[in-house]
Amino acid sequence: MTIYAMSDIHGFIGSFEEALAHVNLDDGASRLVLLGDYCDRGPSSLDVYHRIMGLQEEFPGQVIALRGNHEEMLLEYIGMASADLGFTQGWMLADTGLATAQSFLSKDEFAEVKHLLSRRKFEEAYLLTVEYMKRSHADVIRWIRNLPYYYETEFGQVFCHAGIDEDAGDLWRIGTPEEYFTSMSPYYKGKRFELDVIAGHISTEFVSEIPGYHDIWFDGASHYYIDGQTVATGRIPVLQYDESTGTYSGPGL
Ligand SMILES: [Mn+2]
Repeated sequence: MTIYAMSDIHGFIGSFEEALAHVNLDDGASRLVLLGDYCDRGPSSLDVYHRIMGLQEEFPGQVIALRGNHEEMLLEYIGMASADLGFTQGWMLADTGLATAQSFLSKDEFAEVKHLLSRRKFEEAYLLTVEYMKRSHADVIRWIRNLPYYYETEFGQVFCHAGIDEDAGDLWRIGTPEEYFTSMSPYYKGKRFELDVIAGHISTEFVSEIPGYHDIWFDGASHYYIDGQTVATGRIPVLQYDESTGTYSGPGL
């Protein structure tokens, strides 16, 4: 039995498909853990969400999807009933080039939004985008809203988007604030913890401090960082944990 993990797909459906070619769930027991940030930056956020939802139907119980800070942001801007100028500009900054909005909207709907933006009607553009997203993709939004913050295995591992509060010891499950799970910086890098912590969010180039490094990075203690920065490389590294040997493998390990 193998546990596969990948993170930070960020709307790149082609890179996701290439990574999935390394994943085999046919034994009915192996698992795929996805660590969040499925949207923003790349052009195909909606396709990525649909692909993951499809995998969960195809392999019931074997595909675990966690939430990242970009899911939190998406839910936040979808949940707003009204918005001021600062908020809508923040929304446009988070969704670079409005790639995610574009992936969720039809061609005509997006043209309408762009027209409003060109006339600097930011709030109207935002509200219309949210209305279209809710109208056509309520199933996806509901699915995102139910994504868990972490996934713990019987093998002494916790998977999450960014990290957990390790100072809380075995109380980390209740002691970790939600925004730590999705957004914390790699504060515990190099420190030992009772569990292996597998996270994305921070590129391995940044966390390893090795210029140009985009593989999986193990800190020599308890942490596996797996965000290979898809936006820069077009590649999503796949971490594999082999239950029979208790070992991890993947690019860079
Ligand atoms: Mn992130």
